[in-house]
Amino acid sequence: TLEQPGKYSRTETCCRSCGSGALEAFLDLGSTPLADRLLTEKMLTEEELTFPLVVAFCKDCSLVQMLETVSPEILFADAYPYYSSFSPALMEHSRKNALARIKDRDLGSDSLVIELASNDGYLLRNYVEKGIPVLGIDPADGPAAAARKVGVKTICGFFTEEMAADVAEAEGQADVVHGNNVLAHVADTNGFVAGIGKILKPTGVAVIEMPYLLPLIEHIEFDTIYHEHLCYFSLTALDKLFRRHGLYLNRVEELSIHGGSLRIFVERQENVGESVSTMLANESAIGLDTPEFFAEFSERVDGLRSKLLALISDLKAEGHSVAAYGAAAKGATMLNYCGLDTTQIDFVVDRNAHKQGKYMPGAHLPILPPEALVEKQPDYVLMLAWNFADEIIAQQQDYLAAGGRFIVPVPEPRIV
Ligand code: JHZ
Repeated sequence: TLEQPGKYSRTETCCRSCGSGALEAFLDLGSTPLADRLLTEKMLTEEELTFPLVVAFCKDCSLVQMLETVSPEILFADAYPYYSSFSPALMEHSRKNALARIKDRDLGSDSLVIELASNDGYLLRNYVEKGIPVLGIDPADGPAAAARKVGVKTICGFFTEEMAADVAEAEGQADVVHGNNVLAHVADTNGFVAGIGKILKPTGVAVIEMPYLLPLIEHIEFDTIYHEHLCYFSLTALDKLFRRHGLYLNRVEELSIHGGSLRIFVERQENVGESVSTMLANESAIGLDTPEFFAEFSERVDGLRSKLLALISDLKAEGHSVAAYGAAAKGATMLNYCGLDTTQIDFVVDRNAHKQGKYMPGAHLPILPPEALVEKQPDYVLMLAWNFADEIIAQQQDYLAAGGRFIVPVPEPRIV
């Protein structure tokens, strides 16, 4: 068998943040292939590597985390297919973020903005347009090359504490450090945060986004759990993590992106604002920092799966055809945990040209361009990229007008 967890991954026994051994597992989604490891036609006949998807709560610092750590080289460096610039909503979200920072911090041609996991330059290009010096750092060579093409200076490599020291020396410290949807992906959580401290000017700010644990649990967004996501953050857990490195969460915003995210503003001086103290108090009031909060989550995830499978099997029994939208990483978790494959779902469509022509891991659905929806007119389309449902539905008016319908699986399977 190709399943050699010892070789490509390790199982953690201590908390990724505080090092405590008080980890309590509360969700087991089984062993699945890697969510972004799309298959070529040739790979379809080869056995796929699978790794356990088990999530635990740390009773000491309350960080929710994946127990298995898959080697980052396998996860991110080789043919990583995620390109941020395929979502207009994300582009707009990022542009507004950059413009707000330029104003807040009065940035100009003598400032420096660094982004960790700068992907294809989707965010930094907004600073470049305004003549503000930038540096992107990203380990995936395809997206990094795309970033350079749009004028974003990019180092292709993993950001570590060591790299932070080199960057600070060679480029100077930054006025603004961005890190969107990256902290949860990093195996050395403490090293990464310490590195942020090193590249930040004493008066600088790190503006960091990550999916928020509370909507994940409340809206059963279990499909955002996959091996790339090692941590699922509450503000409480983040606060403890950053304080350990002399960094302070002074402000927080809640964002709707990716099913509900946090944007934290981290500085080297402590100046905790009301947004942070209010959210910390709320998390404590609802018990997000206790294991009891997660006790029934596994059952609720099971319940969602049963409802979705019943809905799809009823539709199939009535003779309807079903396709899917979004070759997203979260789509892989949804399909594989539910055991959905080409026997129920004919194909999946996605705008990302790097994904088209390939196949979803595990489920093996072929990935086609979105035009296939109108060409083939499946009766129902399972919305795997439900976080962009509004945007996608707005683009698919022709499919809908011809009688097509979407199934949105989260927080409860329903036909829209
Ligand atoms: P999307 C990604 O997860 C990757 P994924 C990553 N692991 C992460 O942390 C989270 O984001 C936050 C397509 N699409 O972005 C593009 C269309 O086809 O929700 C994507 O393949 N048409 C770094 O992969 C997919 O859907 C459209 O109009 O779960 C969406 O995937 C739009 C808007 C998207 O994330």
